Amino acid sequence: MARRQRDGTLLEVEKAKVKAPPMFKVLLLNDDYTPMDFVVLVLQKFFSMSRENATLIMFKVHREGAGVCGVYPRDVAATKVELVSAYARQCGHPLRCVMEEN
Ligand code: TYC
Repeated sequence: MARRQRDGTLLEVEKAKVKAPPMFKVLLLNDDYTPMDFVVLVLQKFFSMSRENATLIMFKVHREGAGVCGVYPRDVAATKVELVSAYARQCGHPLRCVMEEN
């Protein structure tokens, strides 16, 4: 936007463009081998869910194939994916955790 000053000059007024950062869903994927208890534990440990909510999400993933654990900025989502994947691998489970843009 340009605004005319008293002396006739034009002043360019920059409008601050503050865009919300892109957000990413972190999802758990179903598989046939990871124990249900372990998935509930992961949801409690890495996504701060109550045991009750973690159990609901686990069953949703079990029935539907995938489920959202949370929505975060890119770096937070990527860290969750890494931590969950590393923990599952370390515990010998094939549990998959992925992110996708919201
Ligand atoms: N399908 C698994 C079972 O029957 C349980 C499970 C739930 C695995 C959610 C992964 O993300 C998952 N033991």
